[in-house]
Amino acid sequence: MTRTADDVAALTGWSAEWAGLRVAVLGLGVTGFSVADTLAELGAELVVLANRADDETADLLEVIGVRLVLTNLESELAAFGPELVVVSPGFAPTHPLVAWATAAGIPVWGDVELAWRLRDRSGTVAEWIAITGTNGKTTTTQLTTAMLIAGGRRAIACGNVGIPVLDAVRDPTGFDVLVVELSSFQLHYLQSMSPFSSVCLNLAADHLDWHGSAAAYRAAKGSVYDRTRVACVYNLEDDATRELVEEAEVVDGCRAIGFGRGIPGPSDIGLVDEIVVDRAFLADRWRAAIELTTVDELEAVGLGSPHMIANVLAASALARSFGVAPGDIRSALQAFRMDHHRTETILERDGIRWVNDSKATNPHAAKAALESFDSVVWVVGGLLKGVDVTELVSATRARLRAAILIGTDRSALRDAFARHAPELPVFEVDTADTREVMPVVVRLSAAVARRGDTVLLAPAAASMDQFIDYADRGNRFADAVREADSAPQARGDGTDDDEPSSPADED
Ligand code: UMA
Repeated sequence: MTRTADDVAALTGWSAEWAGLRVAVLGLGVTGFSVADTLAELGAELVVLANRADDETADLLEVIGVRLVLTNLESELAAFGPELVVVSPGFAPTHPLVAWATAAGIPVWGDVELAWRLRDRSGTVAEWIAITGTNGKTTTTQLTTAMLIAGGRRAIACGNVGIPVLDAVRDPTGFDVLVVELSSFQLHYLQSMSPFSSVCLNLAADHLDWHGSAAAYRAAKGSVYDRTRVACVYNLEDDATRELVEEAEVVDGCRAIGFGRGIPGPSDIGLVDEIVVDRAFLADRWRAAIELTTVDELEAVGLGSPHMIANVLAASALARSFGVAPGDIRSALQAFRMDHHRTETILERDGIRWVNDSKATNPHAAKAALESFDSVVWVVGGLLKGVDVTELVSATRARLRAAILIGTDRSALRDAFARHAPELPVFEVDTADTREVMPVVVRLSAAVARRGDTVLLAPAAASMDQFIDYADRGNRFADAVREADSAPQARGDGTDDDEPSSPADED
């Protein structure tokens, strides 16, 4: 008996009738494997289709007895006749396999939709706190998780942070809260989540190639608020996020909570005289406020830059919505350590600071990083994903000492600098050898940087044209910086004599 789309839509709960359901899983990265592993345990009839798969994951799939198809995907999918397709986030809606399923009226879910439906796996059903935004998602997810744990809750960060939500749902210990970082891709394929609290941290253009338009990207981000039950948290400094809350279909009684670096109104979290205060989660919010921490304390743990303070405010709002005490928020912040590749200082030498912000994979993130420093040698470029960089170049021009362009296609950047910063020294790294990119970057930067400058890797672009991912890009930059430091002749000494003889030198 073939199940209809309505039958599939009704499948909710670990004990629902998953056995025998014919499911095609698209992709075999961490997501695809977690989906296949879960559905195999539930007795579904499975096939995994992917253009590529690493050997180790393919072996694991064989161990759990699931068929993997790597060629003739379209005909194999049609021949299999799926009743449900579960898609990994890397597959755009226009991908031929996804388009085929959609046209055939077959339900297409993401892994997070499946995880939401299976959230009763471990007996205690965890609440979900959902976090999205163009930038700051991972840090905010980690901050929120740390605050919840400090408050005695069993919490885990999962989703786009790297741990598939299904892995968290199936963890045998169980959790009180899942703090779920959601990319716009995951949100696009998510239909029924009803989170406890949610936030869209900010909204700027990104992933236009995947979504097809800025409107589609915005709609995906905004859907994080749909069906929220307790608190929709939005950014008082980014009107688009407030508009998304206003447009969302939330559960009756859900509150809108603003966060921002200005003085907070009732129902907001913000700053008063450099003190972080909560005017949202207290009975007498019309007249009183609760101190959570201070800007000085945040600076002491590397969370003092404007965009980090914003992340702290958002995380505090989410944790407070869940009842975490102010003292627990403060102690979580004091113990917090930032991840690698996020405005991470690699070295300070001769008055020059070398900073790795490889995580800045779009212009909005790069802008936040650039605004943290006064005089910058900016290492920029990679896969621009259809996003325009001209505005970023003109907005940050005054802070720039020089720009070093990386990536296989540098034409858009070259044009942007020629138009908006014609007098700025711009160097291009034009080597096809990935291992050579960062050593050349460091050589050029060392020659042009002066005392007081920051050499900042904040590419405003994805990395996959030259590197495995942003972490690989950041690690190679950090290694090249350290290597040059241990070979003193390769280091600029901050005088005016070591200008590269010509910007074309390394072309
Ligand atoms: N594949 C194909 N054809 C395609 C695309 C993918 O065959 O056209 C297959 C391949 O088998 C490939 C696999 O799909 O190995 C990869 O799937 P995927 O790209 O969906 O990635 P996963 O390994 O499943 O990881 C995903 C997220 N990746 C993306 O959204 C691109 C991870 O976010 C996330 O941590 C993980 O799920 C767990 O939820 C990474 C990311 O770059 C960090 N996210 C983007 C970002 O933050 O900007 C959105």
